Amino acid sequence: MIKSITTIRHVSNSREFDALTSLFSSLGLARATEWKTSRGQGIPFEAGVGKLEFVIGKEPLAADIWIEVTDLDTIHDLIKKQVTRVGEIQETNWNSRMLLVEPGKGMKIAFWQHQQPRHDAIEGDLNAQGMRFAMVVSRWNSFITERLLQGAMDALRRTGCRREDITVVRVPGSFEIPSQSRTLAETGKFDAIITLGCLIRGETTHYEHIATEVTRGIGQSAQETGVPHTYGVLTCETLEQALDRAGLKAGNKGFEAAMSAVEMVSLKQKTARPASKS
Ligand code: DLZ
Repeated sequence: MIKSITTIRHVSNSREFDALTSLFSSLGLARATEWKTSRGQGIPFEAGVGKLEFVIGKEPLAADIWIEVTDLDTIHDLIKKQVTRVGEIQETNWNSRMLLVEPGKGMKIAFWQHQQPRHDAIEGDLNAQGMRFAMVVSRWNSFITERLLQGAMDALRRTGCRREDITVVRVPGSFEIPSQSRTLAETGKFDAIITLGCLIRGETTHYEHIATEVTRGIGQSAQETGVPHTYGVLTCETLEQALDRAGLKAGNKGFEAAMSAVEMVSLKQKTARPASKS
């Protein structure tokens, strides 16, 4: 019967609102459908697991929003760049470490991590320090793809990637993305390839063919070169839909593709077979 639980917080001004929403985007939380009326605006963020907890007794509660994370040290590094009121990581008396952040007036958020995480899954971290990325961007529909590029650049910079470790390559249209991605992947100079393009059915007679080829080609390049490729190619019915997915209403798919690239590089580092000593 119950579908979801939402915690809503009023933010006192638009500067704080923008700072908060960009902070939570940069931490990799998925943006859900936002709303805007003459009376206000709301941007929801979704996490994989939601909990509603009631507490009794004298245990003091340091914050009213609690976010469990897998890598508290990386979260600390990312948040320090964006928020001034950030404490140090503290030990709790419940076998965890916690970071208290005050990103807005009267708003206390606790990020926390179990000291002994359950070893039920290996996951990539969102720390791009030292990683090198190539972004292959289609010039066709550049009005959209430049926004995807901005989103992707934003994600890489926020996760700690240096500008000099990011190479941007432009191709005529989405059809050319796979072959160029493969050329770059084969150089061995990049940890991941981020592909950015935009196919709009309305103006493309052979839309289905191009979309299928592009998707297959990117996947094939990833599998055959072993270099992670992430998919930031929009396949849309209309220009309006493309605009929504390039930052207007439905997040920025370029940002998401870049975050996925960081995560996949980190995951590969954790799971790949170590290079053999010869
Ligand atoms: C030709 C074409 C058309 C009609 N539509 C698009 C599109 O919506 N998005 C896109 O990225 N590219 C399009 N292209 C260009 C092809 O991807 C390709 O660049 C050209 O056919 C040259 O090979």
